[in-house]
Amino acid sequence: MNDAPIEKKVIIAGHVGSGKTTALQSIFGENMLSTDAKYSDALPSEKKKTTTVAMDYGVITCPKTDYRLHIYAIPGQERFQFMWEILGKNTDGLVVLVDAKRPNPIAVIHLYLDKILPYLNRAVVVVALNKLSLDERDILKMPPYLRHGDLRLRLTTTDAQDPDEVFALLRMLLDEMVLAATRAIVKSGV
Ligand SMILES: Nc1nc2c(ncn2[C@@H]2O[C@H](COP(=O)(O)OP(=O)(O)OP(=O)(O)O)[C@@H](O)[C@H]2O)c(=O)[nH]1
Ligand SMILES: [Mg+2]
Repeated sequence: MNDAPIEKKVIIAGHVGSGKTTALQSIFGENMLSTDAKYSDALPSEKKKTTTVAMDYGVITCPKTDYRLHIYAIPGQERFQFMWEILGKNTDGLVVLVDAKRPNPIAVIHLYLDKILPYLNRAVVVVALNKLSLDERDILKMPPYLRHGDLRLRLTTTDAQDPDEVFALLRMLLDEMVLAATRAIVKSGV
């Protein structure tokens, strides 16, 4: 293993309340930068009283690898779209968190991807359905990949409230990033 880690930029995206800030809180606790503010509009739910207005940020070194991930969660609210543009630049990996309890979550995913992908044109993507119980996840017959236009995106489930699940999700993203890099090397014939 090299001494200097390989730095990668990761964005966590998704609608308001999909669990982006929750995911970062699960793995970083107090050791994260957060810009949550009280809602100025009607609350989306009794439980959720705050919303991200700029970004959440934390950094993690992946054990037994050369990688260090700089993780940014962007705001779900479209009025803060300018932050998507600022933070989306030079992103290596994208996790899209989806509230699986929304009606027709697969349609929700496609609509959201159409909105967000133009800001992250070369990122490797993992889409993760959040907020399902273990029983619901057991019976869910989900393919490992999702077709979105010409793209084939890794699809999985997660629990943003469980640090181990969030670590596993990031590990899946990292594996997909390594796979994509390997594919690019093989294609270029180097
Ligand atoms: N039941 C359940 N609730 C969850 C889960 N993950 C997050 N939540 C709840 O859903 C809400 C998500 O809130 P946030 O994490 O602030 O959502 P966000 O995606 O950061 O939203 P914005 O910053 O407003 O875009 C909170 O009330 C969490 O407690 C989950 O896996 N299961
Ligand atoms: Mg948030």
